[in-house]
Amino acid sequence: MSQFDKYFLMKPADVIAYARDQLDFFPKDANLECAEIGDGNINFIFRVWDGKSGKSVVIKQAGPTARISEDFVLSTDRNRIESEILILEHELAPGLVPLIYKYDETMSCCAMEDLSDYVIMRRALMEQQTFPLFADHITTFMVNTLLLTTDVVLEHKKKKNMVKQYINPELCEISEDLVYTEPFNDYKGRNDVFPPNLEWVKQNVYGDAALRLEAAKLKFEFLTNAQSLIHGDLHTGSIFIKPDSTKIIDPEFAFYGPIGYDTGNIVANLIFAWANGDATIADPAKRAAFCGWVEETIVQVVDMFNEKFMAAWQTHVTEIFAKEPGFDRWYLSTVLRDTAGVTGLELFRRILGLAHVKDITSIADEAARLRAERICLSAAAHYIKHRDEYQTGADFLKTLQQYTAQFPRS
Ligand code: SR1
Ligand code: MG
Repeated sequence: MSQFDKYFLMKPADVIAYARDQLDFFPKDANLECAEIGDGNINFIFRVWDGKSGKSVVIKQAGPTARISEDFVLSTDRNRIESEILILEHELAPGLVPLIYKYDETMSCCAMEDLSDYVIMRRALMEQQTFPLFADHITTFMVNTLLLTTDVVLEHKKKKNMVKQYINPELCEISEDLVYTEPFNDYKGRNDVFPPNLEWVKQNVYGDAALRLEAAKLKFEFLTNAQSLIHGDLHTGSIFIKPDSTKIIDPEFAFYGPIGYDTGNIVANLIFAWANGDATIADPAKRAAFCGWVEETIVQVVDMFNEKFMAAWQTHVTEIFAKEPGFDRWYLSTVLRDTAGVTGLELFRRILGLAHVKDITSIADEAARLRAERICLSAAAHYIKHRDEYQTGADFLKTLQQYTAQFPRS
């Protein structure tokens, strides 16, 4: 009998005992210490280290509700999904995810590689650090994990089994509500709008019937388009980074959904980094350098994704009808359309909805924050309403630049 034969929510002392008893990782004479390191919305994350050997591990446990609010009752099966997906992503995109050492169904926890020598990308970007290899790394990750899990590549019965294996109703419901519905109508009263922006939002967002219609169409895409095994929450808080390496974490929202959900999240969260730099860097030369790098990265992400997607298509396609001349370009154009739609949705939901991003909330100057929010929200509406018009990185950047010019700096 072990105390870990029955599920309970662990505290740091329990995690030390767990690491000692349940992991074949630390030496017998290890001097273990533990700290809770996570500040995410959903789970409990601990780092355990041995001062003697220098070895360390991360243990992530799923609770019965989200850490951010007990309103969200969630199956702890999400920890299985996360562990299995990280193992699969390691096969598809080696070196771009942390290693999983163990998944424990009883305790709904997993042990994984400690990435303490990396930083969370959102925080690094808010300190104006730049990462010249990021576009290359993230596009390899997205093309490999997304295209290679579609019906274009996988035998269709195998793909359908994977749809079953990664069905994720509760986490999907969070996105259906928080991303696809509430930002446009606040029907659950959970939106969190920056008070000086409330009247503008009522008029320009809640009051825009054409926008709500397009968001409704996108919601039904998300509900029904089992295109690919997506990460499902691919924002800059789900990325550990250092200059020469990028690691994607936290795929607990993974399920079979539209490819554009992942690609659009990356573009939108780069736009948040840009908005933070644009609003907070006082020195014009430093601002131009950082924001210029983010702009270039947005363009590179879209263009490198396009190039790598077409190249991988040539190598990996198995479905006979996907080999019809022109089908590849048509398929990619639908992904880019969805990317633009989701870019807009993520911009809306992180400014108006329940779960904000620090890039925006940390802008201390009220006028600067208002301007940053309005640039993002106006561009967001354009990405959604004109989503058919986006094919290249330059197309995405043009919209951001167009709305930046509409809101002059005061
Ligand atoms: C209730 S969870 C709120 C948000 O945090 C996660 O990281 C997802 O982005 C989710 O939408
Ligand atoms: Mg997360």
